Amino acid sequence: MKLFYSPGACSLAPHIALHEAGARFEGQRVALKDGAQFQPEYLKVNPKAKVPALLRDDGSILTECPAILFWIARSHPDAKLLPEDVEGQARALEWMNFISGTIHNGGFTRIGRAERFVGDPAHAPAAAEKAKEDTVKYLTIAEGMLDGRDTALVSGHSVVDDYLYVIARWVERTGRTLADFPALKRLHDRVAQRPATRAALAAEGLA
Ligand SMILES: N[C@@H](CCC(=O)N[C@@H](CS)C(=O)NCC(=O)O)C(=O)O
Repeated sequence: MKLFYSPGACSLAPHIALHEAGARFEGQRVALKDGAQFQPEYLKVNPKAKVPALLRDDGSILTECPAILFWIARSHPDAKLLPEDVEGQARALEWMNFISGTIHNGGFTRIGRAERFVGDPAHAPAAAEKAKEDTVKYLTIAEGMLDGRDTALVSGHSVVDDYLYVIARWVERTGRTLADFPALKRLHDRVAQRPATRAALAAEGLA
């Protein structure tokens, strides 16, 4: 397998999960800052021009963090990265949809790429400021969903925590710090200590 990633991007979540699963894979860095995601070679991998993308052993490609995390967990059952019961799986999907659709793409992407969301580039700084306010609201909701736990799911550690860990690493982009989100901070600090997380960080040059 091959994971297409950019250091510290959302692709870090499946990168950690692949290590948690003990999967055999290689990493292929995509230089987002240089626009490598828009090059024809990468668009053949992922026409959405985004990381992550996972090239699997059967030659098929899977995109979208929630789908990749779900697939890693389900195809490596011994690693116990997702619960088996329907309620637990539904809660995992609830979390991952909120992280992907709202916190990440509805929040952090609007902060970091504000120019894409306005007609007049002069409006981008104001749009980014509004996006910071909105993202703090979304993080506050996530903090409430954690309900004091340091795991997203009541059953214990899961791939959702790898995803939330990556989001927690970005909190300062909103102008706040992790100290403002105590449960998320505890989750971050716990996941940061896991050997799989350390391995993925080292592989991405972030250790
Ligand atoms: N919905 C996608 C979003 C992926 C995404 O936004 N990836 C970012 C990195 S965190 C990216 O590749 N950005 C490049 C760009 O927007 O040009 C997912 O959940 O996987």
